[in-house]
Amino acid sequence: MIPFRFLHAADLHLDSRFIGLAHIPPSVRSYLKESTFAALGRLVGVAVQEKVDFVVISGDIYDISDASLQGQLRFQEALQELGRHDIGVFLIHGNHDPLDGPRLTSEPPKHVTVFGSEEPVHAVGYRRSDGKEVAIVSGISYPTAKVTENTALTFHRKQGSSLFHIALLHGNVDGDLQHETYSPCTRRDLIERGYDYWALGHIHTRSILLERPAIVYPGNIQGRSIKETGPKGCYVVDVDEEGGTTLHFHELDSVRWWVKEISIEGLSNEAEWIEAVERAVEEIREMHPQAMSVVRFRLTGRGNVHRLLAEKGAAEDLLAELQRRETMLAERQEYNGLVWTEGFAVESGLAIDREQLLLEDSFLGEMLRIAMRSENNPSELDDLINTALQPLMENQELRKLLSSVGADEKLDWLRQAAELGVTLLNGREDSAEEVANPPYRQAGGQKDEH
Ligand SMILES: [Mn+2]
Repeated sequence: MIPFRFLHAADLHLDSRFIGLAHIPPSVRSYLKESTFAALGRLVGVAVQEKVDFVVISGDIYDISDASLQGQLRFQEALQELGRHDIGVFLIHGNHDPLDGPRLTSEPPKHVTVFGSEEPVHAVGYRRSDGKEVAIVSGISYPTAKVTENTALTFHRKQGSSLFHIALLHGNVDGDLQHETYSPCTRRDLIERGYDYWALGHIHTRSILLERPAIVYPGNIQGRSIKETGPKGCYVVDVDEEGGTTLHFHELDSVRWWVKEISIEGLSNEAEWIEAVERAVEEIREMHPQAMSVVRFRLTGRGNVHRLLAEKGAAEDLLAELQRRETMLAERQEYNGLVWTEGFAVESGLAIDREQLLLEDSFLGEMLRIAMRSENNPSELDDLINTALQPLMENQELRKLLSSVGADEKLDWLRQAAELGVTLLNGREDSAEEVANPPYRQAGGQKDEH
């Protein structure tokens, strides 16, 4: 085979709206909103600098099928820039930007191949230095938002061609149940098609499922929520004479998402806790000085500081202060090294002797015993939660919302309720007033936004 180099990216989600983040000042929001475009700009930069022969993009170029005009124009601009450097582009559309989406209807420029939704065709990839044919590239787009057939099975090698074969597919390989099962297929299906490189999209977590044939999810180019943590970018792939591949990951994101754990164990007062959080913020700033970070802190462990978090709303107070400081940076346009704390997940508890409490003949002891039993018995957990939710179920809207709550979330509720009970009742069972006004709260962003 003839050695060559290409760039593989997917899930650009251009002009993503970052709806998961609440209470963001305009100065921070505008930077977030620009981040998917900034990542696209860096992608073009990498393609030019690394002298790739062509670029493949595996679907979800736009965030919504009714893509914004700005998203479309800026993508066209990026394509033109690649064209100026003679870099060809092969792309497909995915479940977020299917072919039937109401977008500008214009013929793609000559150096851009947009694959349709019919059986994959065989396009040719060229080496820029000498114009030699080096690869057969095939792909299949989503005609509408929902494709549930196994479209991988429609790929077949070009007869009689010994060139390196690349397949562009937007779909779910080996049923990752965290994602909706669009275009489901198995690793075996892909291997059997005889292609050399499966350029996948759809799953936003970067992963190399197999080395030969290469089956690769590059992940999205810019994280969009607290569920998409860590570096985001694309792969530059070198194909050697034997058809082997070497992949180099290039970071493209300008906003990095983090979830960081801070244990409250051993912290004896509020000042020590604040110091621990501030230190964690500065650590992130040092680790990622060239761009903005968004972080959620998980407060874990057992200690007396928990009482401040649960009863005084200390996390909410500190959150407001941390955000105020970073807003000042944003207003001065100092986005590099800005660390936006999006919220605290209070998962900590009081320093208690749980074993001792479980044996106690008291209201608290009984409560913990019920909680423990329900934790280990799904039907008991359901009963307990259904009884507790009874009053809410009378409201039609709430009933609809609550019916979609999963087992993990129910377990979470139970644990949080048990901790709340311990915080409120431990050592002061007479205090009926406090129980009547539970001060529990979770500061900041929702725990589970989509
Ligand atoms: Mn996607």
